Amino acid sequence: MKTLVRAACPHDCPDTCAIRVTVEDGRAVRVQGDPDHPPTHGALCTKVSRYPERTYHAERVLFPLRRVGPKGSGQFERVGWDEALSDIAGRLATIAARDSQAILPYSYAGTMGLVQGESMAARFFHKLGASLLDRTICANAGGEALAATYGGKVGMHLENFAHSRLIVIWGSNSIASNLHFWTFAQAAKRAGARLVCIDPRRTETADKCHQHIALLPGTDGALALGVMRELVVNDWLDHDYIARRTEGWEALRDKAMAWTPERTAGVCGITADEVRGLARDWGTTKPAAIRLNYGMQRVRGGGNAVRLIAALPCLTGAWGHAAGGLLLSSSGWFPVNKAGLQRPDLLAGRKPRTINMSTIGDDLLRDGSAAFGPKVEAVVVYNSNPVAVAPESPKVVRGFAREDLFTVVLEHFLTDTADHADYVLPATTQLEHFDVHLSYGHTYALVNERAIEPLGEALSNTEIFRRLAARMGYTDACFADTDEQIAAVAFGDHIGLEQLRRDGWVKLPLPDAPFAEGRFLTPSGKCQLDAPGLGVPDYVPNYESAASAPELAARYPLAMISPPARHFLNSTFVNVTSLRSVEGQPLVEIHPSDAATRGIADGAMVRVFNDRGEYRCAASVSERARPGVVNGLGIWWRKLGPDGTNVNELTHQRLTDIGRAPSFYDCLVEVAAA
Ligand SMILES: Nc1nc2c(c(=O)[nH]1)N[C@H]1C(S)=C(S)[C@@H](COP(=O)(O)OP(=O)(O)OC[C@H]3O[C@@H](n4cnc5c(=O)[nH]c(N)nc54)[C@H](O)[C@@H]3O)O[C@H]1N2
Ligand SMILES: Nc1nc2c(c(=O)[nH]1)N[C@H]1C(S)=C(S)[C@@H](COP(=O)(O)OP(=O)(O)OC[C@H]3O[C@@H](n4cnc5c(=O)[nH]c(N)nc54)[C@H](O)[C@@H]3O)O[C@H]1N2
Ligand SMILES: [Mo]
Repeated sequence: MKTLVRAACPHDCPDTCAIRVTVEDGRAVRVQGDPDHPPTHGALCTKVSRYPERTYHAERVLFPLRRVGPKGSGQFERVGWDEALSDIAGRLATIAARDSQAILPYSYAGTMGLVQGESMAARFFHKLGASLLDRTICANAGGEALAATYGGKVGMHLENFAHSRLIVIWGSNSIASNLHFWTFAQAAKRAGARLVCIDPRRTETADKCHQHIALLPGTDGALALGVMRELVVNDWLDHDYIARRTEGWEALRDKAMAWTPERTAGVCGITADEVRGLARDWGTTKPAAIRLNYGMQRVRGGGNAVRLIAALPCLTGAWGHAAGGLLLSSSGWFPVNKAGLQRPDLLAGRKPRTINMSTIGDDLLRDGSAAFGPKVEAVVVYNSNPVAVAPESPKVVRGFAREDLFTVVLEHFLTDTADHADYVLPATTQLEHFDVHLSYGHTYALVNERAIEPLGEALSNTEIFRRLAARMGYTDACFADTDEQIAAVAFGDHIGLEQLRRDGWVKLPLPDAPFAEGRFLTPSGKCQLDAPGLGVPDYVPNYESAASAPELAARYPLAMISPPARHFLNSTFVNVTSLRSVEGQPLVEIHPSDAATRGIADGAMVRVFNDRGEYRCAASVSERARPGVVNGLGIWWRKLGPDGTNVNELTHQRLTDIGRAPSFYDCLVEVAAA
């Protein structure tokens, strides 16, 4: 028997595609992009087209596993669910009896589903009184900066980019990480629009734009200030929009006037003409739009840079047109009932401490203290692979290797993190469970129907936490909610679950040009160029750069960024053989001039190192890297790298100016032949 099931891509990507799954005799044989869903328009990326290969992968974890070898060795024995859950509940209860804050949930967006993400899991940890997790690892600098400026994580409609005359793709490799945006950008390009890409790396996206501005990492704020000054000097400002729809421009203008094209160019490592040209394009083209993405905010000044760039469409009145403005995230448009999903009321007055997921390396190694609270004694990981993805992995690995740490990992595979677990619990994939989704790159809510029965003894995240709650003796009614009941809470009455299940997706009812008349989501309805509590944004130099840390730069003269490889999604899909073989091997791109001075040949094994660690990989001598910057494409599984490490061996745990986020791309290294 053959059926077609409506699904949604669960991955942490702005595109959130609508999928049709072909199921034959209970087996998912094919996934296709839904041709009727406008953002997806029938196309899936190479990665997700391989979803069945990932789901039926021979290495799927299909039974509960208990550790038998040393931590990190990945040696396990199969146990029954009953035994695993009783033991886990017992261990957690014992720790909680001393101090429940010694237990830490660790999760991110392995699935972006509102049900399989933070619903039953959050309820469980709230009831338990576990430490809270500050989920900062990806988008917090830009997200909080955008909210400070526009009042929320909101922006243009994806589809309207097709009608822009100028698109600035700023800190984003759209073809690799936001493919369905690229389709709309291409439509605009065919209709005569100009495309400009601002990125230290010459990406496949940069190749296809009319202009590529290869600035130094972390200098975007300076570039935005330089553009602002040109807008003022040439009077390319929309004075009426500024006066009626923004607040704080005078103070910001005073800051910007110090940024001549020459000074800007010096800081950014580009030419003064590039600064002038960008300002002219931005100031004189209508409608003009910016696709900002999270790549440019993974540096110390990432938050300030986003605030500065978010000001640009206000200064020129670009928001007046539906095809003008800016999109960083659209997630704030969705009416999500977070409290209903996560039930913080179950804390019942307790106020557990919060641990930042981006400093998990340091925090797992900390002893208990008055300031920190109790030592972390147990971690429950789901929807994340911190040993591979968190910054400064030498410390993260040491933390997860602690023999006195009790670790439970809910996973599909034996990832680097699962290898460190005391228990690995088999989780279902998107084909095996029910969910509903928002998107951070478009404005449609989607449903994901279950396509197949769970493989082996896999259970959904919700079901695992439901059962754990029962073992802990939690009798609150919310722990009996089915996935459908949770899904019905997710959007409340705003988007009915019935309609969502009938149609597969629902487009949010939003104005086409949301800020044409102001109506920002701020208290005043105006764009806050000067934001309460933050003041006027300014350029904040990197922690690690030649200008800000000359002594460090003398030893480690190359700036390293580590953006995603096209065929992986963070560390997901690295173990899918067909995709890994396209990526080949872990590599670092280095400019021919930097390679020549170091005697490095294309394809040679190199050591990439700094005071934090050393990572071996192959050198790709290529003009994809600009002089002075190397690109360590991520995020490989450590155990699949030549020396059992990955690029996060070198990154640090210092946080961004706004949003307490990691500064992965603010990192000095040296490269030498191995
Ligand atoms: N194929 C694929 N798609 C993905 C992901 C993936 O791993 N693989 N990850 C998903 C996730 S979790 C996210 S958050 C999004 C991220 O979405 P994007 O933010 O669009 O992600 P990237 O492709 O990493 O884009 C980052 C780009 O920024 C550039 N960059 C680095 N530093 C700077 C800087 O200082 N200034 C500027 N202007 N540019 C800089 C990098 O070279 C890179 O090309 O993508 C999602 N989509
Ligand atoms: N150096 C460097 N480091 C980075 C980045 C970078 O650009 N450079 N990017 C950062 C960014 S943007 C992000 S978002 C983070 C991402 O970090 P993570 O959120 O940890 O993302 P993944 O590495 O994809 O790991 C997700 C895991 O969740 C599992 N999973 C998927 N679905 C389910 C499910 O339904 N149930 C359970 N239990 N598990 C599931 C997958 O198998 C996978 O192992 O990494 C960050 N780390
Ligand atoms: Mo991310």
